[in-house]
Amino acid sequence: MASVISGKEVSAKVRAEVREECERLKEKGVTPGLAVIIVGDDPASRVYVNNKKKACAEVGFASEEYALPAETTQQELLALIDTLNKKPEINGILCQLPLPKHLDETAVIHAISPEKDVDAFHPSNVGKIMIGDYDFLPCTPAGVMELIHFAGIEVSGKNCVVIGRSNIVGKPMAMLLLHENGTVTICHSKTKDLKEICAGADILVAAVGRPKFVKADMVKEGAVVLDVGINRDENGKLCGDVDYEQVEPKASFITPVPGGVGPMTIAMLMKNTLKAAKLQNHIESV
Ligand code: L34
Repeated sequence: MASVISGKEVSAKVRAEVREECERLKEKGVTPGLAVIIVGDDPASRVYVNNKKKACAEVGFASEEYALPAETTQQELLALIDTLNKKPEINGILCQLPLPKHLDETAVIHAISPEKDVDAFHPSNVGKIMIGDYDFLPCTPAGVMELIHFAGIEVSGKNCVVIGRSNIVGKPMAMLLLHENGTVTICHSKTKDLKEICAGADILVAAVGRPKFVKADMVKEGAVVLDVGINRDENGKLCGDVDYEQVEPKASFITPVPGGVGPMTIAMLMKNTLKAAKLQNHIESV
């Protein structure tokens, strides 16, 4: 039977730490500010953005929401980002993805000033992560690492398998595991012998975006299983990329969905926004 690593619990701990630091920062006259842009009315994005706003209020940040209609043009969106780049009380800018099809996500990511890029999606921040000398880590992979640390799991020397190679999760996830001296394999849709590779993992991170994709025969006895997926199953119920019922008995540690990586993504966003506020105000410690 696996120990369940609660993202709910760990994220509350991270938010409490951010809240304390935020109080001290406010004593120095700085209130961290996050701008969240949401375009269109994707219901999942709406839930995530609401959770981000709630977290900002809880830790004491100022937050601004820019809810734009689905028909927003690229030019309008870039103009908003330009305004926010220049707005001193805004330290972090996040444009919730995915964007409606007619908008160019890459151009949007490039437009956000790297200093305010609390998602760490801008090429300059991605490059810094690759080198291992960075200001911000992307929220979801950083949240997974925080869960690994909290559970006291040593990464060094372990076989780590990441399923999924997105710029947002899979690739940076692999890099963070590598930074901690894991032996990292990235699997994707063209991978041969996926099952065997996964079954060799001491630490398995599922970021495929397919409901209950990881089955018991893909998991080694005693493996640590981290589930980044948020999907709906055939009954419309939230589920991860891991078939939890099947996999949980084999794993040593496992993260649930909901209440696993999702809340960590938001907690790490709070951490990044705090850091952005400190950097922009040249405050090293509080
Ligand atoms: N720009 N776009 C940008 N940055 C991000 O970091 C994200 N991501 C992903 C989607 N698009 C993004 C998020 O915010 C995924 N994501 C995210 C954030 C929060 C939660 C899930 C994904 C979350 O709160 N999950 C809850 C359950 C939510 C529910 O009830 O549906 C959980 O317990 O997992």
